[in-house]
Amino acid sequence: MPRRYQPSLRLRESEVTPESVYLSRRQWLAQVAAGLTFAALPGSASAFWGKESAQAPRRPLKFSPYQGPWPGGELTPEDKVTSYNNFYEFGTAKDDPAANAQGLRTRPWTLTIDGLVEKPVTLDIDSLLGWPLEERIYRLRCVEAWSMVIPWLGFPLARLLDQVKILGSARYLAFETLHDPEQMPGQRSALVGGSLPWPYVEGLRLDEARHPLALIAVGLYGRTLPPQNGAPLRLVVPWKYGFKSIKSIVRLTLTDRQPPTTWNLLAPHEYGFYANVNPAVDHPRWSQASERFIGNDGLFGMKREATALFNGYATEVAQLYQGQDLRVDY
Ligand SMILES: Nc1nc2c(c(=O)[nH]1)N[C@H]1C(S)=C(S)[C@@H](COP(=O)(O)O)O[C@H]1N2
Ligand SMILES: [Mo]
Repeated sequence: MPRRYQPSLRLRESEVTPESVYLSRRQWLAQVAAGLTFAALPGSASAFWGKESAQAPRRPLKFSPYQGPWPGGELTPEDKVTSYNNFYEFGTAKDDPAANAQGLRTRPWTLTIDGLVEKPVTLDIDSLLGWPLEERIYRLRCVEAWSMVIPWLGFPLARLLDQVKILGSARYLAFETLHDPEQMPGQRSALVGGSLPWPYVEGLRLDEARHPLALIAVGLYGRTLPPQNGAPLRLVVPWKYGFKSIKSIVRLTLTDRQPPTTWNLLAPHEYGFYANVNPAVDHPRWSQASERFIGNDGLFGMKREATALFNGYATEVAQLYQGQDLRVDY
């Protein structure tokens, strides 16, 4: 039987579990890095899966429950996570993706890993859904200064990279979203999708990609991803602005050069390659010092919170950027 989502996780940490039960984030990360989290969890080895048809409804996934530190605050309610979205392939308004993406064909779906590898591989989404899945409760901070806390299901990006032998010359990982104007109205019309160059592309430095917090998500709130959140698989990089977390991925390419990224191509002085969340480096047109948290208060509730460096994950990721000037590498 697939595991049901634990309603307790909709409550605040203080209402559910004594704080001491949660590992410190550093302890937890050390375990993840050492590959111990799964070993420590009972019954997590095999995931529930089955064939899913093209427009199948979201189905429950089996996963090992989150053992890491609570990111603070409350979870963003599921209906807001799935109705307030950025996915320009389906329109530029926040409610466009939920309205326009429901016909996205997520089967068959393959992911190719190529470029500077010994031998490229192509993986089927149904085999990836058979991998052990874990829950990760992460803060998501959009560059537009709103934020959510979302319970994702997935596996470390590093585990995907383990499927290929990466050549020594590789230094970056490039990501690509599905390019299918027939299915994606925003790719057919600049009026619908803005003037973005398609397909949507993103990139990480290889050490960033291998960081244990970098997640490939295949689900949220206990079930497979809805199309508007990037079904059937998307990236989640919690210490960077949301636009780095590219949706509906079909290709990963190992390269020796910093790959082009969509928002940087469109407005290079506003959106950098790194895009690390940083309250001290403002967007040219607005402050990044605080954010509007989308929680239970209603979408336009005025709950403003201070923005944290690296979105609160500085202890884990700051060492990736040692010696870099974060104002230059914005
Ligand atoms: N392919 C693609 N990926 C994308 C986007 C997009 O327009 N197209 N928008 C990005 C932005 S700006 C954000 S904030 C997050 C939003 O993810 P969510 O809708 O699941 O909250 O997706 C990112 N990934
Ligand atoms: Mo965003």
